[in-house]
Amino acid sequence: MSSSIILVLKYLSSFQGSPFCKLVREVLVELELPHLVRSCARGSPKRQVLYEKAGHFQVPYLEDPNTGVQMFESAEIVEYLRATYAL
Ligand SMILES: N[C@@H](CCC(=O)N[C@@H](CS)C(=O)NCC(=O)O)C(=O)O
Repeated sequence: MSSSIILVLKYLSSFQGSPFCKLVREVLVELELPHLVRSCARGSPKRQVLYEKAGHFQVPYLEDPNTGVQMFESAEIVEYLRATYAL
């Protein structure tokens, strides 16, 4: 694998994460896939970066530089990761 997967997450508060993002992170860890997490807390300018890139803001959002895939929707991301990277 040449590049790290980028995962954009939003944390609702310091202690409470999105359950949809948690699902994706668990699979990334389970499959031992190197990845960068970009947290988009409320008020973070990173939210606007994702909005401009993808046309709307929703997390989790995944970019895979190995395949060029960019996607929303936790269930679809999990399915994609398993289909692409599970041994
Ligand atoms: N069906 C989506 C739901 C994702 C979702 O509802 N994400 C929320 C955070 S938990 C979100 O991005 N809300 C937009 C916002 O906070 O502006 C999935 O499974 O990924």
